Formats: sequence, structure tokens, C-alpha cells
Amino acid sequence: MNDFGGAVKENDTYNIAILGVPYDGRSSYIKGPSKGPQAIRAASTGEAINAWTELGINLEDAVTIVDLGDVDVAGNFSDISVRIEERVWEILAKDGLPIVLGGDHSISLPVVRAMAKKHPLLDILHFDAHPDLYEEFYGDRYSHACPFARILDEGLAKNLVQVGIRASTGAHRQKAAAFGVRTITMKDWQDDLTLAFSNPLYISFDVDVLDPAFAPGVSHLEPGGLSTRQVVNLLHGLEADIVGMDVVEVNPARDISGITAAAAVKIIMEAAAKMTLSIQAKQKEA
Ligand SMILES: [Mn+2]
Repeated sequence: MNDFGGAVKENDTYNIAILGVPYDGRSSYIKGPSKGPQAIRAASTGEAINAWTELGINLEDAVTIVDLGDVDVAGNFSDISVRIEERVWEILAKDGLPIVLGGDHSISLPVVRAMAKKHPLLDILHFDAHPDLYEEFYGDRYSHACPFARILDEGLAKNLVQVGIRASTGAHRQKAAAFGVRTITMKDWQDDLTLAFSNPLYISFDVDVLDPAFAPGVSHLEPGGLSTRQVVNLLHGLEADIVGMDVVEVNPARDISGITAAAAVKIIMEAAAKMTLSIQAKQKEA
């Protein structure tokens, strides 16, 4: 059933762990991303797709991937945040690489807190139509519109690169400039973009970075975005040691034919292939 192209095993030890966070309590407009993990898992079934990625990696053979289920999201946000951080830390303590399925983007802050505890020098590549740099949104400092403001304030990212941005306010631009954020806007997008990171890299992927033509199942439609192909090419060309990722803001209530969940699965699998190449390189060194 929920098996990522047939690649997910039941194992005590693993290289990569999938963890769901079915929470959309900090969504400012419409709800729905709490159903994201379920939709992404359903789209990933080995009955629909196989475990081979475009890079020639068979995720079923090359690496051990487990699915650790969902974080308990009962109660208030501060309790939920602690639980998210703890569940991610359990993965990191076993030297596993977490792939977290959101959920709205508020869940990335506690994930990144755990990541930065493991990797004090952490670079972050943030895919999104929105910079998520609001100081507060409708009075909420932990809104899904704010996680990267908090990540900067808490000093969790050594370098932050935001890609696909097309909804920046003046205040966002000032915040980004003040913290040395590199912003790659859609206005200035070039297909030959390659990115290199010297520190361990965390990827935070809001599916609304994709054009709504490719990913209509999102809460905030923002036309003029990337194609799925452009994102996959950028991932393939990344020079980086990817140590974790999240894929957030899939809203199945607005999806059409499951295409947004399918795009999320594609991106997860191609990123998992890049992670696998890093794992294999480290195994050879050891
Ligand atoms: Mn967004």
C-alpha cells in the first residue's frame, strides 16, 4: 500500500526515513494540507510507479527506506513542535536522513531545529512561491507564512537560498537582505541555474513553487512558477550533501487527478536518489 514505489521496507536500521506531519493548524487561508501525507503516500504506491529514479538509482535496492508513520498532532502548537523535533531527532540520532511530509509550512521550523542540532553548520535550500518571511501573519508568529523568519532569527541556517520566489513584499526583501539570504526569483529565473553548497544541505520544498499548471493542489495559487521538469533538473544538478528534506503544502482538497501529490512523489524520489549517491560515496570513503 503506502510504499514509495515499492521502495519502503520494515527495518530497525535504515538510511532514509519518511515521517508524516498531518498538521495544518497554522494555515492562514484554507485548510487541507493535513491530508498531504496521506495523499503523497497514496500516490507513491508501487502499484502505480516503480522504484527506479531518473539517475539510474533503484531506491528499493540501493538504500533502505522506512516509513515511520505520522507525528501525533493532537494538542497545542508548542507541544506539537516539540514532538516533531523529537521524532526528527530520533531519525538523526541513528544517522538517518529524514524526509518529512507536511502539513503546512509551519512544521518546517521544528524540523529545522532538530536538523541544526545535528548539523550546526546547516545550509538550507527553500523552494517556494513565497519567502515565508513575515514577522507575524494575522498576529501569528508561527503561521505557515513565517517559518523562515523564525529560522533566520534563531540562527538555524548558515546559508539560506530561496528559489522560485514570486510573492515578496517590501518587508520580505528587507529581511532577506538583512540576513544575507540569496533570493532566486521567478522574474530572474534561468534554466541553466546550478547550485552548490559547502555545508550539509536541508531542502524545504513548498509545492506551490511549482506553477499551478503542474501543482494545482495548493492553498495559495501563485501562477508563473516552475515546471516539475525545471525542479527535477535543478535537483539533479545540485552539488550538495543533502541531509534531510520536507515537502509541504500539498492540499488534496484542491488537487486535480492527484497530479500535485504525484509531483511531490517525483521530487521526493529524485531527491532520495541524490541522497543515495551521497550515502554511497560516504560508504566508499569509510
Ligand atoms: Mn508557499
